[in-house]
Order: sequence, then structure tokens, then C-alpha cells
Amino acid sequence: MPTGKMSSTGAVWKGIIDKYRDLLPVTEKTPVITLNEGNTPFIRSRNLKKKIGLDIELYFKFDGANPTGSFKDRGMTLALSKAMEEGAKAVICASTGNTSASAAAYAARAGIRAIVLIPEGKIALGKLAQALVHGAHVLQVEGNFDEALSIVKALVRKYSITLVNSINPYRLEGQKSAAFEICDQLGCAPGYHALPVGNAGNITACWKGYKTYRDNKRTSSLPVMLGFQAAGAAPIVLGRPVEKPETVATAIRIGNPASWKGAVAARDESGGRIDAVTDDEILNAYKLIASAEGIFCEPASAASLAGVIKLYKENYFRPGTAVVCTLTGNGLKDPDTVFKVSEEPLKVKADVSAVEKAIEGVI
Ligand code: AN7
Repeated sequence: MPTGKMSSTGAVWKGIIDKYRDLLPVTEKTPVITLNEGNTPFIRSRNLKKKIGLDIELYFKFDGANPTGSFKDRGMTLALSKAMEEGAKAVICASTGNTSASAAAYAARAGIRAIVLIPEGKIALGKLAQALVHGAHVLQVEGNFDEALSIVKALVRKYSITLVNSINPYRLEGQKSAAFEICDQLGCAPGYHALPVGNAGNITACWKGYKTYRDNKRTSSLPVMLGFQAAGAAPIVLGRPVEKPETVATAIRIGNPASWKGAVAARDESGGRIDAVTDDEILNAYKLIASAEGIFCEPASAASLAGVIKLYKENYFRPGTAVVCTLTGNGLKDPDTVFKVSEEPLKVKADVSAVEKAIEGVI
């Protein structure tokens, strides 16, 4: 007989604050604002070895399966929970799309307003739709992400609104949970962890997460961190800000990353690399993950696999070592890019013989 009561011992997933509370800066007084984010699929590559000869133990951490479709939810649950604890009435961020979608959703959940600044015409339509439907106050700035972030920083100095870009330390604290989960799902720390790099918060957070787990004796080793920027937006690779960043991967169209130093530390402390991949390499990997593995991620996310393919060709990887690619965002956010890499579907008459003719050679 159903009792209507939830089992307190059951394995019900209640989000990353509930799961990793002992490793996060929360107390009993912190109101938990959650959409049950985290616990995302950890998927072993099945077909890339045969398809392109990529002979490594490869896994995808599909963070596009988070509630708003990106890894940002991991940080946003903590940022909004702490903001509510501190009595915030509104939050604000600049965004290439995913941060604004996540901030809008978690602010709605918390019952406060979100103000989001996005670069005009340069965010995927699904992300804009999310910010709007969650009731954020959306401003399209006639400029790029870096300019929008400078404006937001100036505003929070003047007004009491909480900044929820990744310069808010709670964002990175929450995003550490991706590293915790990877270790839990793999049973140990991976040998290598590859991520796309935009504002460089995620690579910074994951590296900190691996160190936290190691320091707490939950793992005994640390991975080599690999970050990949788009070639047209690769300030860390170039060693200087890029004034007019350009890439098809609009999520990482960022010329002056806020967590630049954190990314360099992750690279240097782990003995890793931060490299650039071209838009062609990104789109190639994007199509490959979807068509050969059944996982639909957004273009920026595919920079991780594009980079792994690039390094594999240089004989970079130690054999027999697990390589994890974070797939940061869901492909459904940006359907427009699909039509850049796919052919239009055939049109057929509505009769059996016309369809038979059209599928000749397919079956
Ligand atoms: C899908 O939403 O910066 O290096 O404003 O959406 O931690 O910035 C998004 C970044 C990778 C880069 N993949 O992560 C924003 C924003 C996706 C992203 C990144 C972003 P960071």
C-alpha cells in the first residue's frame, strides 16, 4: 500500500547540495534552491574506435542532461541558495546563453528576479527562449560577452543585486560536483579530463573538485586537465585577450576569460594543456558524437572531443588510461547549427511507392 510518504533512506536524487553537502559551503540555515541538478549520465564511448580509430578508454560526462540543459545548474543551485540565505532580491549576469538560462530558471525557483545581459544576435535561440520563459528581464547588449560582463561588474558595485557569473565563488564551488560525480561514476579519478574553455570557470572548478576529493581521501590520484578553446576565441592559448572573438561555438565566444588564472593553474599543476581547435574540428566532433554515439550536445561542448582527437593524433595519451570529455550543454538549445552540418530531409509524395523509392539503398 502506498503510504504517500517518501522513504528517507531511499536513493532519491535531490541535487548536488544534498548529495555533496559535507564538501560545500552550506549550513542548515541555507535554503536549498534546487531543480535536482547533477547525477548526469556518464557514458562510455562505444563506436568511435571503429568509426575513426580513436583507440582510447573514452567517456562522456553528459552535463547537457541537467535541468536547464547545461553544467551551469551545478553552480547556480549554490549561487541562488547562498543569495537567498543572504537576503538577495534579484540576481544579475552576463551570458553567452547558458548562464542566463540557468540563472533565470533558478531565480524563478527562488521567487526572485533575474536580470540577464546577452550579446545581441549571438546566442542560440533555445537559450534566449529559456531566459524569456522563466521570466528574466532580458537585455540584448549591442556588444560581445566581455563587454556585457564589464557592465554587470560596474552595476553590482553600485546596486545591491547579486552577481551570478562565475566570479561569484559559490558558482565554482557547485561546479566542483562534476568532478566528484566523475570520480564516483568511474570508481576513481580519470587519467585525463577534457573540457571546452570559455570563461574558464568550469576547468578551474573541476580541478579544484578533483583536489578536494583527493584531499578527503575519496580518490588517490588527480587527472591531467585538458582545456580547449575555439581557435577564433583562444586568449589563453595566445597569452593575450582577444578583442573580437569569433566562433561557431557561441557559448565559448569569449575573449577575456574571468577565470583565466584558474585555468592556467589547472593546466600547470596537473601537467596538462590548453589548446585551440578550429570551428571545422568542433563541428566535425559535434556531428560525430551525435551520429556515432547517440549523444546530442551543443557545438561548444564538442570542443572537448575535438581536442582529444587532435591530441590523439599526436600520440599524446598514455594507453589504458581513462579519458573523460565533459559535454557541457544540450544540443537542443541550438538546432540552427544542425542545419549547417546536415542535409535537408527529402520531400516525398504521400504514397507507399514514392517512399519505397526514396528509401532504396537505405534498407
Ligand atoms: C555549453 O553561459 O560563459 O569555461 O555565459 O555554455 O566555464 O566559461 C558559457 C560557457 C562551455 C565554457 N560549454 O565554460 C555563459 C558561458 C558551454 C557553455 C562553456 C560554456 P567556462
